[in-house]
Amino acid sequence: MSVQFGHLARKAEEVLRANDTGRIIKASPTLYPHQWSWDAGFVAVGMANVDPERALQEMRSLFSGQWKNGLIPHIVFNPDVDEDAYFPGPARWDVRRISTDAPEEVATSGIIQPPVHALAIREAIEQFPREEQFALADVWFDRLFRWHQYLMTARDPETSGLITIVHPWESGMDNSPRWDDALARVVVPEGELPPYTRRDLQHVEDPFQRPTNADYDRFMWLVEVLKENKYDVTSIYSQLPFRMKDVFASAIFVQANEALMWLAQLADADIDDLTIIESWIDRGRDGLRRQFDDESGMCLDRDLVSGKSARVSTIAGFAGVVAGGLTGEARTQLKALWGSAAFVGNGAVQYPLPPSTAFDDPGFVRTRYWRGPTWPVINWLLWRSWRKMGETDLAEALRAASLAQIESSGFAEYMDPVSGAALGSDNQSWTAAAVLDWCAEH
Ligand code: 2M8
Repeated sequence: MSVQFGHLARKAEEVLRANDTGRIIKASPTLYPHQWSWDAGFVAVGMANVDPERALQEMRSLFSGQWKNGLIPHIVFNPDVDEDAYFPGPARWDVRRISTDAPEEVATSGIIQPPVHALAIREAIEQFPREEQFALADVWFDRLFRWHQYLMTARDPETSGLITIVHPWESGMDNSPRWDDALARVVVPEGELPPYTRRDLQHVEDPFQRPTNADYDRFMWLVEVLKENKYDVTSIYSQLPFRMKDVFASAIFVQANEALMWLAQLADADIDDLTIIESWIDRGRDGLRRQFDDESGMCLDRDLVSGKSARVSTIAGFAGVVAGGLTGEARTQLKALWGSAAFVGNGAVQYPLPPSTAFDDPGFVRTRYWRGPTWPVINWLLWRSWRKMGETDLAEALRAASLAQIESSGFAEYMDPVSGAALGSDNQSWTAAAVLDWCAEH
């Protein structure tokens, strides 16, 4: 597998520049014409390598949508496209009318996505001369601290160290079988869901690559429940029909808190704040350790409504790798699982890359969104995490296979884990961003 690094990096930058509206870098050209929260974080990581100021601008536009309670919304809407460009758009979320916490100037959604932002902001600030880093850290520390504090209060009243999500979209892995049992319990009352038209199906070749209509109804019903309750998760926490401790988002949060700690030191933050961040890191790792399941050798999400762990084998099972600080035993188990036929050791595939749902899980579907396809951006996160743990050979193999696949399939949103064929949207920004970062490492 010999990759043309220079050429690929140039193409990746072209994709990102073409998706740049001047205000935001759209998540993709047509399917996702707005700014998504964790996409923007990954985009900033990629851009930090070629244009750190543009990377920080991406974070500034996202944080212009920060709510008064600290929440960073999963979408900041692009004012240059109309309501019909994407569903659900700003009018359906209607946050500014419904919630006093929503920002006044910017239209946003009312839910969250995994908190990758501190990690991105650190990557960008590191590219600036040392004397400029202090002032930048100072600006970013407060906004990020408020966001993290929201997560550790409103989204973890149990002080478990793990983030509660109240909608599958909050995980970013929207249609994963991780949520199947919990979502199946969500009942959409007859005649109560306001009508809507899906827009996503106009942008993919095969509707099978996207969620089913029945799932979409449930997604939209959960939005109605939140609206009904003024998007105030705290006051209705125990009655929400979908409540899951998301191990993958929680693991990302551990890495993000490490980045926040770096910023805090640079910003000369209060000693009390440093102690708080330290406690979030420890609490997060402890929580993930408790969710490590010896039988399957992976981390499992916890359903707070049923009180049970979700026994589904997916890429999120590697949460412990992302969080770091693994015990020797768990590390051995996770490495074995990674190399097994359920993930990258499957001899029948074109590229040794992990499927989003394990090949041997009953929920595996080869070409359906988050149910089987391999996602370059997730592979980037796992590459970074394995490498951080010192597993350099494994990380390097992952990077090489992913770049080779992208070189042949283009900057697709996700790929068939068996053939490597492109699926979902073309020219997806976060795929290009992952490539930029990987090529910069070369
Ligand atoms: C997908 O999610 C949106 C809803 O938020 C959708 O399907 O319409 C997910 O893959 C999500 O993780 C991602 O952030 C978003 C934009 O790329 O698309």
